Amino acid sequence: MITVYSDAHHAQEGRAELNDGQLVPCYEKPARARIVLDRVRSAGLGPVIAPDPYGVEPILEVHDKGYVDFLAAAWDEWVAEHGDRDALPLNWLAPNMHRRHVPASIDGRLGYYSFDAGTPITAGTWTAVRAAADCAMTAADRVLDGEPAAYALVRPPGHHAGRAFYGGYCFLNNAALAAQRMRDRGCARIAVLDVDYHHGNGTQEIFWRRSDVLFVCLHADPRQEFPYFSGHADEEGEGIGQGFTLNLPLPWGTGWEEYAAAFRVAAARIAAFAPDALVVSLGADTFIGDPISRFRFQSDDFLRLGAAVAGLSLPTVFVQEGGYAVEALGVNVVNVLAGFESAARG
Ligand code: 6XA
Ligand code: ZN
Repeated sequence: MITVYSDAHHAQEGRAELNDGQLVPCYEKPARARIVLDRVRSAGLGPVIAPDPYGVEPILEVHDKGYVDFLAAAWDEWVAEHGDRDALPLNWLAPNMHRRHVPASIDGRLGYYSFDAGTPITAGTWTAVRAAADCAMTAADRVLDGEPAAYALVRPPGHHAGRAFYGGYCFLNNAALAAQRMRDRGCARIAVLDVDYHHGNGTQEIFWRRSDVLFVCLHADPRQEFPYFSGHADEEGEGIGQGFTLNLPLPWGTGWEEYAAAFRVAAARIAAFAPDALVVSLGADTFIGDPISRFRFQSDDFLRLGAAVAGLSLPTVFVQEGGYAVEALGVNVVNVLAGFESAARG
């Protein structure tokens, strides 16, 4: 399987995030991608290629222009105001506060466009997120050009990023960009399957009112887990998108057996949709050793997950999302990809 990768992810290196009442070193850090890349190479998964440059146009099909302009300029505006330290928001709108005016101040706009205090904007954020978007779209193109599958090894991740919001370490929605790219190249229907531990609230929001992109998500129950306000079983899409979002929330402590039962429900929905291709939001934070998550996957279970995805028999674009047990991350992620390949070969 081809891996699409750019070193530009190093540009995103936040210093601190707010977690459990403390400022702690960012879990989402460059070592994550480095260890996965090492494992891709040592396992002989296949060629590692650089992304093609797509420019900002395709990003604007998925994200709001005002939001994209904000992301591009946020660091310089922040530094002019506060100096060279991570940009973090301080306050947000409550539901009945007005959204009519986009704040002029950078601090106001950080709050306006974000939903958490764990996602620092740094000097290199815009560089890194553009490269990640390019990797995701390149992987999509390679699959449409005939590769059975491709893997976008990216960070920062994307599935929490909505049309006009960032949070959960995510700024641009790489999986949504891959899905939209395949629509633009003529695929009628795309399924996005999100197997990260956390609910992909950004992907859900982007495709909420659409019937051409099915969003299916297995994740920790938002009654217990971040992002808390999205991912309940009764969220099914709206308008013509009604029925094209499927959430399968699972309790803390979920291991492979229980997960596999939910996966069968997800697979049946995807098969009924009969998509032209599949995008997998691939998080490995379902691992038992993950420092911020509470599922119980063992490393071998990721092989089983890969085989289960191969059972869908679809051209598949894997896009990296979360996973913070850095030492095990390479093995766990590549297990999914290798499990997929060996099952696909039969
Ligand atoms: C809140 C937890 C952020 C979760 C990021 C993630 N500090 N999403 O892995 O998939
Ligand atoms: Zn996650």
